[in-house]
Amino acid sequence: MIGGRMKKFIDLRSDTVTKPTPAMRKMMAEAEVGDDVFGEDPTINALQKKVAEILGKEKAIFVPSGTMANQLSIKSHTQPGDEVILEATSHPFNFEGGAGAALSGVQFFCLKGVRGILEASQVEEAIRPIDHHFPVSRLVCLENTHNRGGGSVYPLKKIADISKLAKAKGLLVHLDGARLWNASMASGIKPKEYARWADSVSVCLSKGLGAPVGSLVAGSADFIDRAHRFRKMFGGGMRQAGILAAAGLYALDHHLERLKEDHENAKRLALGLSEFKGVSIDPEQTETNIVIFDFANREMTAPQVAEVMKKKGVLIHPIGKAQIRLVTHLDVSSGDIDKVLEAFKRVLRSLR
Ligand code: TLP
Repeated sequence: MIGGRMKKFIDLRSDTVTKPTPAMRKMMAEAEVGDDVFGEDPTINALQKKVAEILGKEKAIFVPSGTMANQLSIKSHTQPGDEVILEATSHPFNFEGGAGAALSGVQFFCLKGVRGILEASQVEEAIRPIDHHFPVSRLVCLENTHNRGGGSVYPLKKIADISKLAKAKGLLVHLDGARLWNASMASGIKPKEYARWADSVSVCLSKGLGAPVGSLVAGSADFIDRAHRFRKMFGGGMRQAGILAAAGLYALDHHLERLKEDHENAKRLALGLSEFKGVSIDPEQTETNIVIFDFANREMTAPQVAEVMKKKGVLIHPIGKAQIRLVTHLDVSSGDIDKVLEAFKRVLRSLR
């Protein structure tokens, strides 16, 4: 049961699908609000202060989505024509509608990582010499955890090495921490330890934490001031949005620790799947709440597998012809994992 309603599907398409719990809704309903465009929403102000503290930054700003958080960061750090170095499967390059080019006029220099993780030496090679022929290498974007890397946790040393290199070469670093909470819970490293190596950090409340809406960007006071102007420009200035910030405050107080359950469930899914013939997955690599696997593809494509699984009450996300992504979250129980594995067993067994 979720929020007093029977669950129709076990929904593993994303951790964005969670519904606010009754306790979260109560806190939202009772939130004190004001006009945030005037900076007068006390609940948003409290959330911004809390997240800035958690991330060890001077200030943070509340925005509607992770995409806006990343794009405000890119916009605030760059000039049109600049180049942004990032990983080829990263979110800003692939899944933000071309916003970097459209809104900031930047171009991307993509590097191939291992499960989304880059080495400082790769970044070093990508930085352009100072020459009028070349774009100006301005920003490096990293993603922790890495979504298409299968929820991989960026080793802190690699972030630190890339950051030191960027600083030495005059580049800035943005960390897409949509799932930084998961990274921190899995590694035991505090969010601010990761954040200290980045000039800006975005975090999401509506993924693993289970809030219905909301992300924040944190950084220096100057950076946040610029981001504030661009938030208005991008149409992200909200008014009595304290009702949304309240959900975030609730989530930070009550849903952080439980991410461990999501990680355990994902691990069990990965282990179970690894036993099925034709499935290619290394359960060791499932570090957080995202499971990505390939399967021998003779008779059904991943979208077709998704259709059959749907009939069995399980929603999954096909991300390639023979590749599937599963994400565990607040609304998926340990018992659900058994049901999902049973359904997969039947579907995948029928493949040759
Ligand atoms: N990712 C979503 C959708 O894009 C598909 C998902 O289901 O995983 N950074 C990272 C690493 C993300 O995974 C996402 C969302 C975002 C940024 C953007 O967040 P939103 O969807 O709030 O704009």
